Amino acid sequence: MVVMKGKILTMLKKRQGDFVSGQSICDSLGVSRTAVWKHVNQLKEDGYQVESVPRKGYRIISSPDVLTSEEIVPLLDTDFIGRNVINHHEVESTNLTAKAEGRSGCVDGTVVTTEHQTGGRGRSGRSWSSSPGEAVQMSIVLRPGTPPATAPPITQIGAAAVAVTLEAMGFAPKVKWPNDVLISGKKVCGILTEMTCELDRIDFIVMGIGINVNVKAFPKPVDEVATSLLLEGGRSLDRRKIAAEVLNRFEPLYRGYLKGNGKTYLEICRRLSWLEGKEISFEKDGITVTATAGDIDEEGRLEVHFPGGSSEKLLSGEVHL
Ligand code: BT5
Repeated sequence: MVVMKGKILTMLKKRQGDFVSGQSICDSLGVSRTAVWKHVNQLKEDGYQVESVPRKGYRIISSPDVLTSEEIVPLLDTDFIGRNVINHHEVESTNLTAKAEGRSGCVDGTVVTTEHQTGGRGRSGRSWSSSPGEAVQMSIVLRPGTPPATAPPITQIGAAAVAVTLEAMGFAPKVKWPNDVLISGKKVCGILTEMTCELDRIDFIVMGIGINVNVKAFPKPVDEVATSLLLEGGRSLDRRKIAAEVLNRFEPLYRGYLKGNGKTYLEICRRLSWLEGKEISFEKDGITVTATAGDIDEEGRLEVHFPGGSSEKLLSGEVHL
């Protein structure tokens, strides 16, 4: 049912606003006229504006801003990232769905998207607030085939992809090591990377990205730390284009990293680093310590300099200003 609706949509979209006769849809898909009519009605319920004219057929007038395969894949210029998009109107968390897909053997680069998460997740059991239809919430399944130690920079590659996407749209984003993208000092995007691995090899990674695109308001106390592109830029933006552009920018950075060329993503994270030179605090052996944030090294670790003159490199974790 859903597959047939998608096929009809693809046929209509290929004609870019020109009419496709009902008969040609019937012939190429092997369904009855009544079935085509029913599927077109469902497309209308999904938010597509479809005109039907007797003896001419159907044509698409406009498409809704939804994160489905039909809407995202045509905007991609990737080889494998996002070529398989699985969209659910509502899920608990796209990371959980993506992990289930990963366990069932989905292809490398599969992306799970949703319009609403009922239990969006942050790191260390924290939650991620979701406003239906207003954000990009997606999880990418990656099968790098490399040892687990290669995983930490992948979060920053995601953050770099989001940051350059937002930069190209005219925003001034900053990357807060290791997993946030900020605008005006507030969080516009968070990333949650999870991994299933054996001792010497990653089975798969799920990288969940949440971008507050058209979010008008946040619940308390999230409103104190969060912002959205709408709140920053004053206008609504096309979530499909943003999701696709993040995937387009992620693929070459990720591929470069796997081939041993991590310089491009590092250059972005360093150039847009929010923390560098700032006084920060973090937990060390159960105690809160303060230090000055330094550079990010080739393995994606954050250098921190203690008041006494010693230094350390953090692999992951939570740092506060
Ligand atoms: C994160 O955790 O920032 C990771 C967020 C990942 C979200 C994506 S959405 C798609 C995928 N599916 C999921 O279930 N998750 C991923 P962390 O660094 O722990 O930050 C969590 C903190 O950010 C919360 O405790 C709040 O203070 C704040 N927060 C919650 N919702 C937010 C939002 N929508 N925007 C900005 N900040 C938020």
